[in-house]
Amino acid sequence: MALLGEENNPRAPWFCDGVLINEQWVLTAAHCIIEKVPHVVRLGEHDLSSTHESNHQDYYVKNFVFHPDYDNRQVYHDLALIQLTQRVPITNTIRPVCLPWGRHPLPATGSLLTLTGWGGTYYKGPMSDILQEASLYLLPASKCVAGYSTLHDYAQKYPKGITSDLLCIGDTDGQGQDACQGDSGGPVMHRRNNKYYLSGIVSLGYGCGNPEFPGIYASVHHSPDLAWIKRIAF
Ligand code: 4AZ
Repeated sequence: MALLGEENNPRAPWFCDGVLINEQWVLTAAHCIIEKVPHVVRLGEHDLSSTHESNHQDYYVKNFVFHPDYDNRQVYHDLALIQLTQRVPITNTIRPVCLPWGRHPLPATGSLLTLTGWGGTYYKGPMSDILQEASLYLLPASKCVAGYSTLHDYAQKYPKGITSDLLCIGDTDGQGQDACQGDSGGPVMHRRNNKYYLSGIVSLGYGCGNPEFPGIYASVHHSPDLAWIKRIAF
C-alpha cells in the first residue's frame, strides 16, 4: 500500500492511495493526480496517527505518467504511474503486489476481492488513520449500469457504457462495504496461491456503501492497459 502526499501541506498531506508494483513504481488513479501533484509516497504505513507502530518509509517522486487514453471528463482508463526517485528495498512489510500478467484470468463474477485503503469509513466522513480492509465481490457490469445509468451525467461520463476496462465491485450481503473518498488510487486484489494479485484501482462511485451504486474500478486485466503498465514501468 502507498499513500500519496502533497508538498507544503504538513497537516493533511495524504490525498490518495496507490499500490507498489515493483521497486520503483506505484500505480494510482489518474484523477488523483490531476489536481494535486504527488510529492511524497509513503510505504509500509498502518496507522497514520502513530509514528512507531510500523516501519513506514517516505519516498519522493521523480516522475509521473498518465494513461494516454485518460480523459478527465470520462471514467475510462483512470490510471497513472508514479516513479520514485529511489529504488525501494523489498521487505516483509513493503513489497509489490502481483500483476495479472500472461493468461492470468479475471476472476469470475461473484469472486471475492479484497479492498484496502485509508479512505473515509462513511460518506463524507474523514479519512481513516488505520488502514482498513474490506471483502467485496466482483459484480456483473449490468449491476453498475442499472444504478449509474439513472444519473444525469451518465451519457457524458460513460459514453461507451460500463466497458470491460471497468470493474463493478460491491457488497452482496448488504453490509455496505465499499470504497469511499480517500480510497481512490488504491488496490482491489484477489488472492491466489497465497499471493495477492491486483485486479483494479479504486476509481469512482456515487456515495459510499449504497447497494444500488457499487464501486467502479479501473481494471488492470484489460490487456492494453496492462501493456501500458509494462511499457512504462517494467
Ligand atoms: C472518491 O471520491 C470515491 N464508493 C471513490 C470510490 C467510491 C466513492 C468515492 C466508491 O474517491
